Amino acid sequence: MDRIPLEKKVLSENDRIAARLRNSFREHKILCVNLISSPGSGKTSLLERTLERFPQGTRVAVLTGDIQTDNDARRLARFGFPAKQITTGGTCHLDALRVERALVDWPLESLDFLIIENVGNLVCPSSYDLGEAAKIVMLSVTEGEDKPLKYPSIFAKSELLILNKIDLLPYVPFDMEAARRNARSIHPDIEIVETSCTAGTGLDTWRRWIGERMPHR
Ligand SMILES: Nc1nc2c(ncn2[C@@H]2O[C@H](COP(=O)(O)OP(=O)(O)OP(=O)(O)O)[C@@H](O)[C@H]2O)c(=O)[nH]1
Ligand SMILES: [Mg+2]
Repeated sequence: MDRIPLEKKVLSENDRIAARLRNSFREHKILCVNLISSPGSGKTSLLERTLERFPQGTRVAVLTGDIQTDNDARRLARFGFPAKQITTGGTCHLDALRVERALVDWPLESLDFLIIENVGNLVCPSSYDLGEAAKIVMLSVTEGEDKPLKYPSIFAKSELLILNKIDLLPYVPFDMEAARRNARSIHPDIEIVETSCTAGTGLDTWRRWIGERMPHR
């Protein structure tokens, strides 16, 4: 009984900070996206493949959340763009305050595009607005086509579904049509891109999706 009001309070405080972040992104004409998936679906791999194609001088930065280690930030920093790890020390999602604090020493005037890789988790991150323009959910073919039905909130709130690891389709019993149908039964308008970060498949479509949303100066 006591847990419900406390959770509401935490979420409404988060919404207040997220609104402040959203205003700030809007003011600085920054596209911010929040990438969410289960652990190991391929979020960092997708970002590696994304950053490697951006010309130096692209005004992009990455925040990446994990419970422990700065492995992902180190992987992403190799491409020469600002990349910072947010280590939550046990919390299974990022929240707006953590994002706001991580941005304190980054001049927003110097950015067009901010990518947030959330903590690997298909449940908790869906409740926390980070001020992003869009949530993006990733599902890899090793996870099962029923996931949109079992974890509907994140599929309902995401604009784009990335179906990753399609290079493994010959080896795993994953029904792509059922996955698409399940996702659209939760969110009829969700856009869907099929990718393989190892083979490079579908990455042009993903890059086009970003390109269409990036502010043009
Ligand atoms: N076969 C295959 N493997 C992939 C693909 N994308 C990522 N992987 C592998 O999947 C594993 C996990 O990838 P990551 O990019 O670290 O996944 P993540 O979602 O960032 O993981 P967390 O940050 O721990 O939640 C790595 O071994 C990747 O090489 C893909 O398209 N195909
Ligand atoms: Mg990662």
